[in-house]
Amino acid sequence: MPLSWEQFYAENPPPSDLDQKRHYVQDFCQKHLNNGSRIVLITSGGTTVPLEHHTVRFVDNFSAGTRGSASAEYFLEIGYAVIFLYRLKSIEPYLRHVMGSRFLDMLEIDKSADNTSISVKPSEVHNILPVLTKYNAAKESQKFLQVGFTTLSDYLWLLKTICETLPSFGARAMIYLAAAVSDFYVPATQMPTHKMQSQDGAPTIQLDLVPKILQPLVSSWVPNAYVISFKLETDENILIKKARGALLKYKHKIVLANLMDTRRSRVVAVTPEDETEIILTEEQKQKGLELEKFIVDYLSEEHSKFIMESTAQ
Ligand code: PAZ
Repeated sequence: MPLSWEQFYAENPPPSDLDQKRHYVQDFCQKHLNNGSRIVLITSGGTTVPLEHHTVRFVDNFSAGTRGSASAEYFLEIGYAVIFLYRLKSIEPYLRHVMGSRFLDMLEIDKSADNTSISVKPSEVHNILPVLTKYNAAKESQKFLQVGFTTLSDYLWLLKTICETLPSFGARAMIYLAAAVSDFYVPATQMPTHKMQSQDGAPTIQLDLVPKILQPLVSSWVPNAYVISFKLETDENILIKKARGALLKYKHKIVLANLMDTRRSRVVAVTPEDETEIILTEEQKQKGLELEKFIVDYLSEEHSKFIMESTAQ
């Protein structure tokens, strides 16, 4: 039997900086509450499940945070205030375009200034300029807040804390759950304190089920928000059935169903009424377009309808 969500929070302590992060989020929300702005909480990247309290080893998953970080840029572009709850060291908005050693390849040292000056290579300006322009616009608008997590338990604490600051936005709040959250974990009470020793033999690791957090999120924490979850599968035959099952159980608005292998080019938006395929063609990809742009366009339109319906009631 999995723990109830209340028991999970009672047994797994919050991150030590939870209060500080709560204050950042409250200040951010306060700023955007009265200016009529829509707000989206985006979750991004994978959670880790520690195997020891002083963690040397942990269970992780594949998610790089591409979906979440690209989506954040597109939501900012159309005026949403964005809270980006992301796995530390996963892909971040804007930075994702200049990551890794490629960044150093974009720079050159100005030898005529006696090696005291660095600039962007003229041949790279057209790559960096649009990114920097959008990044500066997001910064100036003060509409972008990043909140980092690493472990499953930190993620769940932060998710709850952020959701609890959003109800005053009513229907203007969207929750966009793109993170790949572990379904299994080692309860804090069953974890060794220190690094497991090989001299003690092969460990037997018992993973428990993580309670389904979508249930309190939809029904109690943000009951008036526009909640979208993702469903990832590797077997096409069960994808839509599982997405429908989630909608039926949690009664949120949309499940975006995707398969691991085709997740960059296809998602199916499953609602109680129908299914809409959102596709990125090879041609669009060659032009530098991304699937997330189409996902965000689709969702913002649906969100507009939802806000209108909610205010008409
Ligand atoms: O982070 P990424 O871009 O590599 O992958 C995105 C994704 C597959 C994690 C996301 O689209 C998704 O399906 N998230 C929910 C996963 C799940 O718990 O079913």
